[in-house]
Amino acid sequence: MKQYLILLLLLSSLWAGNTIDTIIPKPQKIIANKGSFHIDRSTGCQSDTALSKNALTYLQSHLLKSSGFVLKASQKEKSIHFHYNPKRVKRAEGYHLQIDHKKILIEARDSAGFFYGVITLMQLMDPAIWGGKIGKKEWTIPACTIEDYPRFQWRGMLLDCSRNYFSKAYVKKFIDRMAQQKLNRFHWHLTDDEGWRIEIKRYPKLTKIGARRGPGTKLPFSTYPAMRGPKTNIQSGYYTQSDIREIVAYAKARSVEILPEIDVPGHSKAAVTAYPELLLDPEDKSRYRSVQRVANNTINPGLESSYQFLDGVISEVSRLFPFGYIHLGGDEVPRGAWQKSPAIQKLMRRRGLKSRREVQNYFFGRMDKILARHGKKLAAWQEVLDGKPKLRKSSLIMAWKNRQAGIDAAKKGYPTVMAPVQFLYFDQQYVRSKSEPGHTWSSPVSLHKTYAFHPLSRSSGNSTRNIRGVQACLWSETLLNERIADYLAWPRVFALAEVAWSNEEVREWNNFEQRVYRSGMKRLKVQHIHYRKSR
Ligand code: TNX
Repeated sequence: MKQYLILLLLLSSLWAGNTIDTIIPKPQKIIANKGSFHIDRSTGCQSDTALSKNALTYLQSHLLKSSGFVLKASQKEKSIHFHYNPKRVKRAEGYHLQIDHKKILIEARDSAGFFYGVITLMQLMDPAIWGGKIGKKEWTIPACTIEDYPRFQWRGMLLDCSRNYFSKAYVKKFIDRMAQQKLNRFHWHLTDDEGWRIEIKRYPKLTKIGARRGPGTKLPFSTYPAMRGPKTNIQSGYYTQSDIREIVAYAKARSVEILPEIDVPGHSKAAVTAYPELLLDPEDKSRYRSVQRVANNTINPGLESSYQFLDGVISEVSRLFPFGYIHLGGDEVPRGAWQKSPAIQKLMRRRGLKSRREVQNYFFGRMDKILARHGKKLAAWQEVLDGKPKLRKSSLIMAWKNRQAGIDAAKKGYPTVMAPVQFLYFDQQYVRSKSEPGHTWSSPVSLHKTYAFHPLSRSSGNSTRNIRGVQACLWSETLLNERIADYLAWPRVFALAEVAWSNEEVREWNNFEQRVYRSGMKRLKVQHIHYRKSR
């Protein structure tokens, strides 16, 4: 008899486990309870805090779209309650969710926490809630108790909108899909050799000339691959300042901060083509190519006009984006740049700089001061730490070459984000094959590989607290259309989200894979997101 009871108990908890085991990233603590809550036309909602506004709006708009009703404010028992409770929820972005047959209670201490409570709630519902109009009238939610908070503060994704331009509508979708996985930092790569994508009123030629890109390698600022669309077309695309304000507000409503990147002094072919008179030394006889084979693509740090120009750009960028950081690139300055520039030789003599590296250090030292004047902090790729940089210690370093680079940056005392190519470059192929899209210059990045990334290790020791989180990068040299972008992102974004959010103790590959294939992919499907299906 006793054995039967135990078996029954085991089976029922397994069954309950199944219906609640749909959430990605995995919550820190989740307990199944008996029964379920039903949302329908008669369900009300109540809140004692303005911090729940974004969360409630998000839930309401999905219910309205799929079922044609909204949750009306009501004092009724059977309703969804939002309650400000900093005593119960101790951590930023955390939430507490309690569901039984007559009540749903979401508690949090900040706007992000309420938003994530709603995301979790929606992931417990039929996946159809994420899709369009279906006329479903009732939603069943299994009773449970969840206590949840993020492991890392920085949970990011980069989208490269320079190499291939993505429409405003796609950028919004991208941000919304990030938010669905509790990712909170959108790193917007807005400029590169192939295109300058942000309107700067002071410098209209940046977009008039720099946002146009031709096919093949013949036109002044295009590289491989030939770009999307007919071979003969010149493609244009950039975001106006009003587009950007709209996208920033859209992201804010989803608890996503936007980190804009203006990539200098390398990766700047679009800018130097638009304003050679400001950014290039006319006497410079250096001829060189970047690793991506773009010729002479670097802003000259020996010219005062370069700093004036960047000051003007930064003053507009800093007013458009409320986030405290601006990313200024710093990656891959080509060997051979500046070598034969008299302006650089003069700068080196005057400042006692001995090498190209010291010129780069000098450049970023000045850029950091310019940012400070505009009330912003510097974010940059790991290369800015080569040599002896003079940067504020608040400068955020992104390590992309490997994990060790991140540990080194953290040990030097800088806040650091881990974005190692071996695990988190979603522009790389999933598996090595001619039929797979994506780059091949690094090793393939399978779903499992991303999931197996452990950002912290014993060797990072005390510097661990400087590792602020993780970020995946979707560079777009090979992203010729949105379908390819989606395919390379999904399902890998699920793994990124879980690495970023869930503590190591709750992460387990088999369970994760099941959630991805049973629930996550259903949510993608109803949203018509193209994803990689094969295991
Ligand atoms: C390296 S990561 C780059 C990008 C390329 C990417 C392609 C980094 C800071 N620089 O410019 O798009 O590789 O995988």
